[in-house]
Amino acid sequence: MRHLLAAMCAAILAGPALAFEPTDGALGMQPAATRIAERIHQFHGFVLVIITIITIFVLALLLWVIFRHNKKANPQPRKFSHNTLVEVVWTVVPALILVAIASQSFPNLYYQDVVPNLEQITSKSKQLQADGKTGAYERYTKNYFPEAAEKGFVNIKAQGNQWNWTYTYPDIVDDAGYPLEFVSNPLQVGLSTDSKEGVRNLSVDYPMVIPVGRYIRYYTAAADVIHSWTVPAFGVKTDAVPGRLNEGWFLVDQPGVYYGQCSELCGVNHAYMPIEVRVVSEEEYARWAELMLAGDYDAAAASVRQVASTEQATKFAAKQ
Ligand SMILES: [Cu+2]
Repeated sequence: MRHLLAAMCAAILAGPALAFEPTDGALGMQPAATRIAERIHQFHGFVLVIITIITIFVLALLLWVIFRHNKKANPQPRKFSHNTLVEVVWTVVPALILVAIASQSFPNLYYQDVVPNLEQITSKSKQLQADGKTGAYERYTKNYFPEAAEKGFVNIKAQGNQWNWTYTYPDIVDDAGYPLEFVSNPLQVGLSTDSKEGVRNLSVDYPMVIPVGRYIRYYTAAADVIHSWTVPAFGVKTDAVPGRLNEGWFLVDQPGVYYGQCSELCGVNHAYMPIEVRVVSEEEYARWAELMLAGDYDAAAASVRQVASTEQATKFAAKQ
């Protein structure tokens, strides 16, 4: 028991571990690595307050009924029914609570769901700067990234297979015009013969690699059954459905290694099709792409094995 307490104290005192993977003894969600995840966390905090107040209020009402209106305390109950004021209040107040939640939730949903129009971001941010609206510009650049918008999208398709992921980079093409495409296999599949390398059940042989601070537009599809491409630190989860192309976007602010797992029950090895994303500098990304195109997958993977500190607080996580 004492050891358990000590371990719990250590975990709490250590503060939020900045690993973008599940960690022992951690509480709460993985640190946000994108503005999408950060907004989800803020919304989570907001709803948690409302839920807590409602729960305490309902508990208090229950206790009041139990102790003040039981047969012993209140032997002669009054026989009235209906109370206009109370009925109006218990209709209007919950409606207002729902409106308050929607006012936070709908903008978040829209922000994540709609792939941003980069030209609009560039022109709007320039307009704000030209008009000298510094405050509005700062507010705008919290959610939209003009510098990244000028560089355009990096496009990646993630195809779910039973049981691994195929990544396609339509922007990276060889001399014959074929895009870079490779399969990302798990290192472990739940067998005693598994490799002991990497993070258990999360590491892959050839990770997805993206440049830092760039708008990523990703597409998901599936070869066989429904899978779901998910990275908790990005706040991203998109179903990969056979015969459909879904899309989404995100922008990661700091280099690092981020892990996720297929999040749609897809068969016997569902637990063994992890997602590993390595976010690297533009130069490292270009080098990796060159090696991948040359067919030297192992050298390419080795070139991104060292990713600039994941120990550092990201811009997003640091704000929490
Ligand atoms: Cu799957």
